[in-house]
Amino acid sequence: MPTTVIKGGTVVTADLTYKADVKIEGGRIVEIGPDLSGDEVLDAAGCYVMPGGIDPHTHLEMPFMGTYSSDDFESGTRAALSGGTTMVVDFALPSPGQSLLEALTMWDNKSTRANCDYSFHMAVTWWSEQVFNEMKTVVQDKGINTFKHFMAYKGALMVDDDEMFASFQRCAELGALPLVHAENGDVVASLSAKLLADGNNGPEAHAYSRPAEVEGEATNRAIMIADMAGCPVYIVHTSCEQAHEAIRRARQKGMRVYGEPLIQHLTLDESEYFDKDWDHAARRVMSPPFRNKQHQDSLWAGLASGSLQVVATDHCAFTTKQKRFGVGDFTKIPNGTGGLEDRLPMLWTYGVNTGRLTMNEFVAVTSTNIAKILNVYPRKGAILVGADADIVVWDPKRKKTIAARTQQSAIDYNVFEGKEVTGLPRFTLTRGVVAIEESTIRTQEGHGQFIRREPVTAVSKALSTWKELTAPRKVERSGIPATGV
Ligand code: DUC
Ligand code: ZN
Ligand code: ZN
Ligand code: ZN
Repeated sequence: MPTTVIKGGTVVTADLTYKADVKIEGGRIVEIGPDLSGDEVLDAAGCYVMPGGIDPHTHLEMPFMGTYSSDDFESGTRAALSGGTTMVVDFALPSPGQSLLEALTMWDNKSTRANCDYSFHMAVTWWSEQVFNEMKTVVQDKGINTFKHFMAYKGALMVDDDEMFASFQRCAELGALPLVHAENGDVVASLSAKLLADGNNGPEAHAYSRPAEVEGEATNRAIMIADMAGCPVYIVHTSCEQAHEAIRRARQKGMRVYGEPLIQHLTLDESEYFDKDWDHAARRVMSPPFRNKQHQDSLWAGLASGSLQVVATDHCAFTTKQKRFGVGDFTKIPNGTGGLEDRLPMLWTYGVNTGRLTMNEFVAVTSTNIAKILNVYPRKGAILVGADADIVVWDPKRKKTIAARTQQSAIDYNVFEGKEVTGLPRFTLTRGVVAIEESTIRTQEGHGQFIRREPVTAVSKALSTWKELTAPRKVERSGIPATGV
């Protein structure tokens, strides 16, 4: 089989930095060491050789708020590779009442166009005996070990606490990890109605309808419910100190609780919604909304200290035309922003180049940590012999100004428009195949494969004393007062 050697670079992993060549054969890393030779040589002089990024939070071609998100598995994974991300995990989303397996077939069909490897999380948007039964098939036959729960989007995707508790207990039995969109949907609905009634219908009202408290409350509630169910829990798009605090506290107690800030929340703030034109603000409407600088500092500190583990995007791209569905009513603006292509360059520029993160921490939060959490490590997220050759050869000196005009994403704007980034891929390889060489795109539609993720058993147990009550002790008593007396 032909071999490829990445030559003259510095390997950077989550825990090591060292000079070495990396040899690839049959899509896998076969040798790491000095002076290697191969049929094809990729010049990595002056570059860092890192595990490709894994984005565990994307919504490609997702039916949502009366439309479909505009990047599909082709444009979305092309954008990913262009920015050094080599695997995405998308959400299969059954509509309430729909079979999980039927939704999965829909996602299987869409994903055949992927340019890089991918996996799915399964969303639990309703509860029934059918869902309970199908969860087992999803884990054991379909190779999916994560279930997403929405505590917001009342009347649409939201599940109530009893449903979430039942699903978390099922996750515990199956060795699956529950994921949570943590916002108090009842409070959001109430605040939204009041804002609209008072005539606040612009995109800035979206931010007022989802204050940090609704996220902090829901995060804390999800963690407590996970503790009672005896399972770990992963909080998606952690955007504020209140949510981070709940995660920190739980981890300090010994619970396996994970938090995932987005690159958007780390680098863009709430000023994007104010004193800007309608389109500018609406293009940045997502849930949770952008926050202030204090919240941003909290998220950066969490990444540095390890209380937050993963940087994702929640890539859910809508065109300006789609955003305009919400003119006159902010609750109809499709929620979502893009970021797949920009996550790594933005995090490098605002994290590594500023000294907030080390290069090794950068690899941890963009790739290795999530590979471990999702149980695909070391096949993904590693530069090790035997690992898939999903690699980014990172040129720390390459610069660009982010612009919609040059992006791979299918939409007509970019929320990071005008930001200057220093640090970009020289090459991105997906299972050994060069998909990106600087600004030349050589992606292959359909090259991406579904990556199975096996269950993780006994990863957590309840810490709360409440757990003892799940097997209630029968109490024999005398002297019970007669009723109605
Ligand atoms: N938030 C968004 O902004 N878009 C997709 C779903 C979500 O939770
Ligand atoms: Zn309810
Ligand atoms: Zn969400
Ligand atoms: Zn999402």
